[in-house]
Amino acid sequence: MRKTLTTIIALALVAGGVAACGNSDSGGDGKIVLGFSQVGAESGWRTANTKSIQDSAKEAGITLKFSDAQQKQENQIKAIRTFIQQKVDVIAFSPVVESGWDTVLKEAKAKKIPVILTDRAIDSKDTSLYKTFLGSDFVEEGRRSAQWLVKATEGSTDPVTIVELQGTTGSAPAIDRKEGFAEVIKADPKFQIIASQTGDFTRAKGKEVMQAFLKAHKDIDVLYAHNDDMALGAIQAIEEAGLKPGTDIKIISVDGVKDAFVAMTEGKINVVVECNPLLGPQLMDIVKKVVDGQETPQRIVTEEGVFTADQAAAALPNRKY
Ligand code: GZL
Repeated sequence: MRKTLTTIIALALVAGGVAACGNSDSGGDGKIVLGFSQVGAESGWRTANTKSIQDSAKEAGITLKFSDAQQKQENQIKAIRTFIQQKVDVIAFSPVVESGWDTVLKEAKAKKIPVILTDRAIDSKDTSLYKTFLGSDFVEEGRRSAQWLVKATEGSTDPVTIVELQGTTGSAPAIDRKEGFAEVIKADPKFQIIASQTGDFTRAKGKEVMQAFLKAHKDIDVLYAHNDDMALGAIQAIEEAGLKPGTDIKIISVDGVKDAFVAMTEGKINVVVECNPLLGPQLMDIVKKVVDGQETPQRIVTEEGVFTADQAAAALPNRKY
């Protein structure tokens, strides 16, 4: 009797295990089902990030349920709740802002659905709410942006007036890129940030805010833009004001999309600090490990570099995004 009972329990457990891999609404074909909530489609970086995730899921044989939140946190929370109802195997998302995730991530945890953060971090103290955070070190990207400026103005004591186009308010990249940049320039009082405002990572808003900066300040030496799209929008505003971007106003940007490299070859952007969006392959690798019950690092930092205008022409043909 006991042997039979043990066999029945063992079979039930195995069945449960198999079901866990394909127990979502995708018809239980045994394929891993990944629910991914994306920030939106606000920038060239985001478009490349989405393509990397979609292509990599296909390549890895993972069924992807993809949702675009149009840069609204409530849409991401709704998407995560839908993924929970659909009983996906894994949830991954790029949190549009750092705060306000504990409740919905506790719901995923209660249903034993593992969560992976990509691209942006959250400020939750409870690190049990996600398995891994795969993304850049945005504070370091801010430091690298300022380190270029320190080097570019070495030996001069003249004041350097800076305007800053911040990313989406409350987002990890905006908070951290601002922090890293400020940490480096505070060492020398010649650097003065005379205006700092969000351009929400978009070209349109970047142009609009730069127009306002130019109206309010006649002595701007440098623009520090938290992403290329805002820098490219600002370039339009600078040119419409009759000034030469990259010469009259030096431009420091972050991301490294192809259009920014073209702008560097035209002398309109002076330096680009790379932020790698091609996270798809690493994400799928982590998804498979998590489903397999393997341990994954709590934090995986993406590799990236810095490109100055003189390097742009040679680098452009090899740029993948
Ligand atoms: C950074 C990413 C940022 C990019 C922007 O990892 O979250 O969001 O820098 C994008 O271009 O909009």
